[in-house]
Amino acid sequence: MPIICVTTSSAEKEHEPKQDLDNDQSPPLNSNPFLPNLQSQIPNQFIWPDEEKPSIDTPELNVPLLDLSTQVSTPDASRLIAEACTKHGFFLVINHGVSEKVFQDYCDAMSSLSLNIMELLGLSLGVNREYFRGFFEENDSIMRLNHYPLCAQPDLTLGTGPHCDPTSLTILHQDHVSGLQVLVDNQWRSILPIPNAFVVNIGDTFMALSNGIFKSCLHRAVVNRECARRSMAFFLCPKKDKVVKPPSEIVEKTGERRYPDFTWPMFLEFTQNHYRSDFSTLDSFASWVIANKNPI
Ligand SMILES: O=C(O)CCC(=O)C(=O)O
Repeated sequence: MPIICVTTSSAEKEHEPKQDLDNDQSPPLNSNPFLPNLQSQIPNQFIWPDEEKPSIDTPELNVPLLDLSTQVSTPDASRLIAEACTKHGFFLVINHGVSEKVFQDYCDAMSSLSLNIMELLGLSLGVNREYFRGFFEENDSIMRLNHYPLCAQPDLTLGTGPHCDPTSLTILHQDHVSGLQVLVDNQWRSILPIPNAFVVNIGDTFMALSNGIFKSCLHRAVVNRECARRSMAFFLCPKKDKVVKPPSEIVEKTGERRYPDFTWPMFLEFTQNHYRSDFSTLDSFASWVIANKNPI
């Protein structure tokens, strides 16, 4: 399983306002040695437009917590997953069997955990539990480490701008500092860190595999004045030759196909070269594939 590892600090991500480094007239770094390396004013190019600035009191989003040691194939687990994924695509898992510290072990453990979660998602969609496990058994996945430094003006900027993950499934480890927010019913809601729990969310490619039943939602990371924050994201992606299309059971249930057949490299190329990821990336991609006469 080849894994691309990308590390970013919050100043380097693709979801951010465009930077004009040549015209940067931002104040110098704070020179007080007793204070962390904190600028009193953030540089202009990090300030988001008013309509996208973070709000101060973001209510918590209640997401189901699944215990993988006891709940893997219970009807209760299927119901909780179906409810969460039909609404916003986010849930938490504990007792997930991932304890390795070494990076490659961690990636292998993540890949294996993601296949277990695929079984759950399959069952929640009324599909044979092996179906999605088989589809992702071999995968081309991506690992990203995020570092969000302290910020003197967290109300003006974002650590990671709003985006939907174009990948299939994301498993996020966040440290004890909160920052992750999800847009649900047009309101930003926080997912607070719970020790030993991973945050799992559906990406656009799995939304397409579920024929739109399971949702890939807009999310972002905010920063704060008190504590730097780190998170580690594992993005499960199909192997490059796999054709992304929903299984027939799902199509029979949902009526017609919502998205054309595609492969992960086609979608990746679209998000990297043609389109800034947002809430309608998958729909725009589908139109692009159709306009290009299904180049698969
Ligand atoms: O750090 C977080 O909480 C979110 C990270 C994220 O959305 C990403 O890496 O794409």
